[in-house]
Amino acid sequence: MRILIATLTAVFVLVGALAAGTGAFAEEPVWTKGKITKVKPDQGKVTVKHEEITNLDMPAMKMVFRVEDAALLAKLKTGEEHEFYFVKENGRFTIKSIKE
Ligand SMILES: [Cu+2]
Repeated sequence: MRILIATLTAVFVLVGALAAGTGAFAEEPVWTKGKITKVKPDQGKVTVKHEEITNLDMPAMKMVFRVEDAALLAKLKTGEEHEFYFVKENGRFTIKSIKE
């Protein structure tokens, strides 16, 4: 019985992590094309006109994202187009990485 409960718990944890989208498990980035229209380095904010973000269930639009990684922020320039990995982290829409 104890093994069954442990197995069920593991299954629920796995399903929960998958449902949350950004779980405890390492995952493959979902790349979304976008164009940077504004960079505010002092605020750690970047405005991106992005295509549909399937991993966030979000249609195409222009919006502000946070960039927590200073090294990544330094790479982002107005007018550039990239493929971005957008996530929702601590309730904030964030640029996690760009395709190099
Ligand atoms: Cu958006």
